Amino acid sequence: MVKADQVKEWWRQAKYGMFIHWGVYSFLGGEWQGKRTPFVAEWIMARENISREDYLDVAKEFNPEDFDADTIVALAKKSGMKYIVYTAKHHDGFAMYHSKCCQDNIIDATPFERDPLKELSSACKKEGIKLCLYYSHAQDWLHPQGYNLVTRDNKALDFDAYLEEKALPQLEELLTNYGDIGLIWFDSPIIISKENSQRVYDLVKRLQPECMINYRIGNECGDYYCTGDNQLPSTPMDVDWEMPGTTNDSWGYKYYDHNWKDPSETLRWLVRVNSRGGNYLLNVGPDGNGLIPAESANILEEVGDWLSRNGQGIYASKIAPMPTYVREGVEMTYRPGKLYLHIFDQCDKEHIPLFCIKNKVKKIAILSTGEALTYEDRDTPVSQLHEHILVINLPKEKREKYATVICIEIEGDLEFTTMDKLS
Ligand code: H79
Repeated sequence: MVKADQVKEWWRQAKYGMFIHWGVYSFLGGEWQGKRTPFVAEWIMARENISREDYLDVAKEFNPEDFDADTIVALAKKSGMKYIVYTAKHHDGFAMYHSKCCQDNIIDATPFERDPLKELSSACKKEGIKLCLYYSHAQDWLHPQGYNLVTRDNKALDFDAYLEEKALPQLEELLTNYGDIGLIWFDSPIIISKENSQRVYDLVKRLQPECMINYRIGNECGDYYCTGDNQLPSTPMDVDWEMPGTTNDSWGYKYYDHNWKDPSETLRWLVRVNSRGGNYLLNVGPDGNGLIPAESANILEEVGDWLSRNGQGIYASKIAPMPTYVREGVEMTYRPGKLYLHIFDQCDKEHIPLFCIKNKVKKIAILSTGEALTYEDRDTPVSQLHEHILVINLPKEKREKYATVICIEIEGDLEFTTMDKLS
């Protein structure tokens, strides 16, 4: 069981965060010795069996001078994202901050002379964005005793040695030198024991009791749940959960991956995650110079523009606790006194029916403009199945780009016909 009492209100309200995958692998861009790797780009060291020496040689060329924390944090803010999760160390084992306990880090092993995490930390503080960290606590391909899902016999390793020499001391650095950390996003626990998951958990809480811990710490030791990468649950889940997602098909930068989700699809992922009760952690993969690809920046900005008008239906929203039928392309979110219908292009109807709701309706309007919509409120039974139907009129010309949000203001606490009455 996760520890829901550890989950913070800021995170429950945030609903949308920025994931940043960035490392030495970004410099390779998904290609090693002229060969394009078939796996996601951040797995290139394991997949292409790059030796420690060769990988550290690549690091010697990694000099991301265009990295600008202010620009990245400004993009997150403008895009309506409330927290940033930065890869302090991915499975490759290379620290993307100045680690004093292991030389394999961006200050000591590259020509770059700045600590990007220091810069991100102050930029986040300035802009009011929560800084959070990704830390791969079980896999480590540069440390001889870290797990490697592709090339090592994990059972034969002295995992405790890795934990004590590297992971625990690095976590201590991360939680001591960079101010308040909103959460630590562990990943890929593989065969880590419950005892070791707990050791990691306890260290984090001892150093920063307010710091949350995600599910992938392993052995049910975390504070909140996580779905698989890009995996949407089929039904709402009334627990704290998050879905990490990509803007194309890789987390780390791949120069030849142009399979971008467009803004409409990205927004649909966000709303579907939110309407099922989750937070969407959407990834960007800066390149070897430290720049976020323009394509993904554009996607984020378009979604952010929509959110600036429609955020009320997203932030702090909850699962609509009402059984109803919706058409393809319609999602629902809820906050006390208000139901939000998110109408995407997949639904091209001009009359949107809403079944089951029993409350008196105060007003139905388009959220972004406040413009009232007409509706029929049929409170006499029209069939044995439906005691009460609202039919909302949404003329084509009133539709908004990407998705139109209809806000239904109701009187009193939400009341609805139960499912058993429907069947
Ligand atoms: O950081 C991103 C991924 O690198 C990481 N999680 C997100 C957030 C991740 N770690 N493990 N996994 C995802 C699952 C691994 C699946 C595997 Fe494979 C199947 C490893 C080897 C085969 C996927 C496909 C990764 C490489 C090929």
